[in-house]
Amino acid sequence: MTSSAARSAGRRRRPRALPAVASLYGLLLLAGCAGNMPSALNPGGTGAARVAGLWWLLFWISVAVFVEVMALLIWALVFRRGNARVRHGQPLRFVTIAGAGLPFVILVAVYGVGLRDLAALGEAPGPDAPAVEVTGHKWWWEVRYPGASGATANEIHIPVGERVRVRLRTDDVLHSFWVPQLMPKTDLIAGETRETWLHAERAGSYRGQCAEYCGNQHAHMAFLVVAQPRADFDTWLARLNAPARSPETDTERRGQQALVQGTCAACHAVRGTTARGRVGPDLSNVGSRWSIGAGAVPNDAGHLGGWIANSQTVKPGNAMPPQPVDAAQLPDLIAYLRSLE
Ligand code: HEC
Ligand SMILES: [Cu+2]
Repeated sequence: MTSSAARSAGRRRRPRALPAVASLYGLLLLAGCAGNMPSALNPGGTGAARVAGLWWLLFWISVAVFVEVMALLIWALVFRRGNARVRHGQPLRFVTIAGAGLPFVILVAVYGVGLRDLAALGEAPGPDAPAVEVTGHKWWWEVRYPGASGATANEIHIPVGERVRVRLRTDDVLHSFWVPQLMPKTDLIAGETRETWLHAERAGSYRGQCAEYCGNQHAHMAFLVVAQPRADFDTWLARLNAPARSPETDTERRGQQALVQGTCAACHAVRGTTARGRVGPDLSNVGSRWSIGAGAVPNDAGHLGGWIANSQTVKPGNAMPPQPVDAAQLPDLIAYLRSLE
């Protein structure tokens, strides 16, 4: 192919590629607007709102700079093409102001806004604020409330409209606590207790995720923050102090026995029974959990059975070894655990 043929072929391709690329970008932008996206640009509370504000500020500054540079480029290409005359003095002043002075002013201003937001994000809620203690494990989140004897996992309930203090610890490696719609990341560092806070403006569920690679099931270390009206939150918290629901049917009773007398009790707790293990998640309310295995699979009877039979096929590498469960016991265990709301 001659070079001119190649050029014309390229010219012919361009009009077809352009709309495709443009619509791809359009789709990406639209994806960001989709209703329940756990995006930092879709804030649900004051913490994430600050981050989103800063993001949009930087975005619009970038747009303005881009447009200005492109306009200058076009102006130079179209109007000054072949203009060999160079006037001294004037261009130098323009380059100093537009090329050095303006960026300096913009960067210092953005730095100032960033510092202001950083200070606001670091401001802890008052001593009377509700608190929650979250511990990162490979690969799930243990959730406790001061004053409540029980625990839950991978689900943090908070009262809507209130700032909630979150104390963060890790049981093993580095993890990072991130609820994009509520608060930027806080790293969990071994041997240290870190603090952050959560605030949700409207009731609802906000997805959180471990944001620091912590091993092969890092992606399945998700959690939900459930923001609910104060009264509902109090009811929910009271449940963490009450014994788990008692079995009502024969199969549930057999399931409870299998759990309490089996290997499960060594690692799991069910309030009001002799199962007091603390290696794995507290199972007292496992029936009402949004997922099994921190986002690994949905919480339904089929997935629960698969998990108990051999969780290593569901979430390879997780800290629950295959259990010696009788095929006959499996339906009982499923029935009992599903009843624990
Ligand atoms: C050696 C400790 C150990 C034993 C024994 C054990 N588990 Fe687990 N289990 C865990 C750990 C750790 C997890 C969390 C795994 C993860 O999500 O990464 C877990 C998770 C679970 C979950 C999912 C909980 C949730 O909220 O995601 C269920 C259900 C469960 N185990 C049931 C059982 C049953 C039933 C038995 C007994 C047949 C049992 N486990 C025995 C350690 C154990
Ligand atoms: Cu991680």
